Amino acid sequence: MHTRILSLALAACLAWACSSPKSEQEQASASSKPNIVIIYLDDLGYGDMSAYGASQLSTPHMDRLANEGIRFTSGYATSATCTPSRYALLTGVYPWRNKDAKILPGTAPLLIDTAQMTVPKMLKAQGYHTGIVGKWHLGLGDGETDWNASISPGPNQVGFDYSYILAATQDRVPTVYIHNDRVDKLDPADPIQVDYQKNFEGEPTGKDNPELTTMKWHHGHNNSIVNGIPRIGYMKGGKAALWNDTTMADHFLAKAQAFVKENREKPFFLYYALQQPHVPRTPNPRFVGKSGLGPRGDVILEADWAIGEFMKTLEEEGILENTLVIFSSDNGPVLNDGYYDDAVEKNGSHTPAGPLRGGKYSLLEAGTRVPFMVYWKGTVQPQVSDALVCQVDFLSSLAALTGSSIQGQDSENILDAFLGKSQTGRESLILEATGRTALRKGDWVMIPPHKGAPVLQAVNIETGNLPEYQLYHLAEDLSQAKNLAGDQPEKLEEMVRFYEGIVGN
Ligand code: NG6
Ligand code: CA
Repeated sequence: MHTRILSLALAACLAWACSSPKSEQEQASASSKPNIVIIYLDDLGYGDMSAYGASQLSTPHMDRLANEGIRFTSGYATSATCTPSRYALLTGVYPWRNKDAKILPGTAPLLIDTAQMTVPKMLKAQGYHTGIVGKWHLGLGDGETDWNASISPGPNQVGFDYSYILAATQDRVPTVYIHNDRVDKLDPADPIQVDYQKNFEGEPTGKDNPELTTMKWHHGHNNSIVNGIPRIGYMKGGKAALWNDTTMADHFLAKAQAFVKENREKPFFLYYALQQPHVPRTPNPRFVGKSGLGPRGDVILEADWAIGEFMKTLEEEGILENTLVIFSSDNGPVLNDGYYDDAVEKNGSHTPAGPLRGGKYSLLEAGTRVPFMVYWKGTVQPQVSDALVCQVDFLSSLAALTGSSIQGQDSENILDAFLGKSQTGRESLILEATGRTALRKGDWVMIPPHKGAPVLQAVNIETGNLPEYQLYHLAEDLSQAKNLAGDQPEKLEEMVRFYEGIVGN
C-alpha cells in the first residue's frame, strides 16, 4: 500500500516537473539558460492546426503549445521554401543575400560557411549542448561527397554537437539517415552512390518502371525508386541503410527523446525538424485514414502525436518548466507537390492556408506566414500576439536570452515579443519566394513587379508575380483581395523606397 502511494507520488512528481527546492543561484542560472527546443515542421500551413482555425483537423498537442503559450498571428519564415528559411533560422541572415540559398539537391555542398555565426554555435559558447534531429536540407560536404566516408562539413561543423538527419528532403536521395558525419547502418560491402545528373546502369526509375512504384509521380519525382516511391535524384546501393518511410516519425522522435534524456542535466539546444507534411506523405499505418483528409491530413496527425510524445518526455524528465519551446514551419502549404496522393481529392473543405492567399512558393502571405508559437511553462503567459516576428530573429533574441552579445546581420533582438512581454516585434521584414522579394512593414505588404507566371500550374498556387506593383493593407484585408497600389500612391512610394533601401533596386 505504502509503496504504491509512494510510487504514485513519484510518478506524479516525474510527470509534473516536481523537484527539490532549488537554491537562489540555481534558479537564476536556470532562468537565463533554459533548455531551448525548436520544433520545426515542413510545409505546415497557417490554417493546418486547429488552434489556428482548422475545423477539419484536430491537432491537440500542437494546440497545447498555442493555447498555453503565445500564439503569434504574424509569425513568419523568411521564405516560401525550405532551404532559404532554414538558412535564415540558423544564421540570422536573410537568404536572398546568398545566391545559393535556394531549394538544394541532395548532393549540394554545405550552404552555411563554417566561419559563419549560427544559433547552435552561439548557444554552444554559452554552455549549451547542441543537437539537431530531422530534416537538414542545407547541403553537406564540399560538393564531391563520398557517402561512404566522412560526410563533412555538415551540421557538426556549424555548431551542432550531435546530429541525426536526413540530408535534403524525404523525396530526394540519398534516402538514408546520417548520424554525425556517417550514413547510419551502412554496410561497407554495399556502398552508396548518388547522382543528380544521370542514372546508374540498369537501375529502375519512376519514369521507366511505373510498375515498380506504389506511389505515382505527378510532376518531377521520377528518378530512383526507393520503397516503391519514385524520388528526385539517382541512387544505388546502401540497401541496409535505406530508411523506412513509414517509421520516420517514430525514428526521429526516438532520437529527439534520447537526446533530451541524455542531456537533461545540462542546458541543451535541440532543433527537432520533423518531415511532415512534406511529400512523400507516408503516415505510419497507425495514422492511415485517421484524418479523413488523406495522407496529408494523416501525417499532420502523426506529427501532432510525435510532438505530444516529445512534450511528455520533457515532463517526465522533470525539465518542462526549464525548457523554452518554439514551434514553427519552414514555409506555407501545398496540396499536390508532385505525387498522386489524394491531397487535393480528399482535402474537402479544409483550408491549409487559413484565410491567407497563396501557398508554398508564393510571395503572397500564405507562402511565409506560418504557425508560430512560443511555450515556456510557468514563464511565458498564455496569450495571442500580433507582433511581427520572424525565424531570422532567433539568433539575436536567443543570444539576448542566454547572455550572449551576438547579433545576426538581419536578426533583431525581439526577445520581449518572443516571451510575451511586449506586443511589438520587428518594424519590417523582407519576404522571399524562389528568389523574389517583397516588403512587409507595419500592417502593409508591398510586392514589386516580378517576372514569372502568376500561377504555378503544377501545384495550383498563386505566386504573387505580377508585372505591376501590389500593395495590400493586411489589417483590413488579410486575404490580399484588394491591390491598393493605384489608390495609395504615397504609401506605395514610401514602401518602395524603404524596400529599395534594404534590397537595392
Ligand atoms: C521542388 C519539388 C517539390 C519539393 C520542393 C522542395 C519537383 C517538381 N518539386 O522542386 O516536390 O521537393 O522542391 O520543398 O521536383 S521544400 O519544402 O524542401 O522547399
Ligand atoms: Ca518545406
